[in-house]
Amino acid sequence: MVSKEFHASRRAKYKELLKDNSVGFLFSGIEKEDRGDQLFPFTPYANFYYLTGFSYPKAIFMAVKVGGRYRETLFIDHPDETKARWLGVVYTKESVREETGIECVEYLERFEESLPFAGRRNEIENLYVDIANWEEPLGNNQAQKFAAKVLKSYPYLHVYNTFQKLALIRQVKSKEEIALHRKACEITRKGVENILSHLEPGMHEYEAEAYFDYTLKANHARHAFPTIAASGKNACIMHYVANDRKMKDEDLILFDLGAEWGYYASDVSRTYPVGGTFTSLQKKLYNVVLKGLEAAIAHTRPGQPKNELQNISKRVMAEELIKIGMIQKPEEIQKYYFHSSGHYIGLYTHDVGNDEAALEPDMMFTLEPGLYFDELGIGIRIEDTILVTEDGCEVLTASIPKTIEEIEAFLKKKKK
Ligand SMILES: [Mn+2]
Repeated sequence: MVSKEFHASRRAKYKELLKDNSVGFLFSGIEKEDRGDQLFPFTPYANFYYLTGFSYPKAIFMAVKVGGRYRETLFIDHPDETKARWLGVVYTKESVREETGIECVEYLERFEESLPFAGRRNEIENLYVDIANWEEPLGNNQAQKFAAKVLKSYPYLHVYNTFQKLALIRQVKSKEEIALHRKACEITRKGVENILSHLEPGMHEYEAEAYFDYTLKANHARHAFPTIAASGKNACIMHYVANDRKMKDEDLILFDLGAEWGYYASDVSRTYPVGGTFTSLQKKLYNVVLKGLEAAIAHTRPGQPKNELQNISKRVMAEELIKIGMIQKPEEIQKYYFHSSGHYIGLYTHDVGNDEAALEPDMMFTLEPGLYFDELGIGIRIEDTILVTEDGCEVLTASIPKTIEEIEAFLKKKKK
């Protein structure tokens, strides 16, 4: 977990986003129903967690900035004996104040009476909420409903969304966040090596996947996203998650997976030969993708426009495909490479941030070029999680077998 000082430093930035005479709100979110009386595991709304470090449902963060004075309150669900008995929820106002460093912590029942809109001396002019631009268009989320309700009574308020501004803050990571990413990548490495140590022809994709799951559980980590374990032609389906095909000796299997640690993600793709060795065609095609990835990594440094990196990969892969006679003209690569290469990574696997930005130190993102040959039953993607440094970059997933030599050596070693 990151420290309460980290979250306090984020709140200091949030404070700067608010104009004077404003009130801002963020909601931790509500648990979602799965089936029957079961709930999905709860993950707090990312911007709420980023500012508070509090990870329970139903909580509300309120910041009031009036006449230059600034006050923060965290409203939390009231713990009671039932919640303590059944769910082990045992926090109190005092313990949460201590853990988060937020001066004023109140139970939720005081929320409505604490709203600063009403009253003769009311000076609030602006309402800030935090709504991701992909949220439900029908306004079903808590922040949307709340803003609508407030505006009904106080229609003169100016409403602002902090989401995009917080995204720009989130795209540069602190040392503490980077340490969590590092740990997530390290657990992912162990998980991939566990798969490799057991990979055999005749296995189902899900059996290979299970070795990754075991490593995550054994390291008390979560999945950053559902694992893709796609062998043969399945690797040409971008979001294949059925993972139920029985693998053959000459198949390649594409894994796209990642552990999450302290809510921070890792994201890796590797493509491995099920039988232990690449065929000569597989080798050629694999090296095309690897060269595409390496070219983009070589250009990753402060100042480099992030979006151009994928064009670098694409250009290099097109040249290489021409060399081995797979295509004649560079634009023909379009047939085999149709997704974008890489995304910011953070509290979301596909994290927020400006894709047009020039890279800065401590930004984190992935690069993931791929080629997909339906007709050959071959899909190859190689993806690394990358940290921008002062003068270049560090590949946090570099030690996960990636070159043909590393892969075949690892698979040979386990056979003994
Ligand atoms: Mn990715």
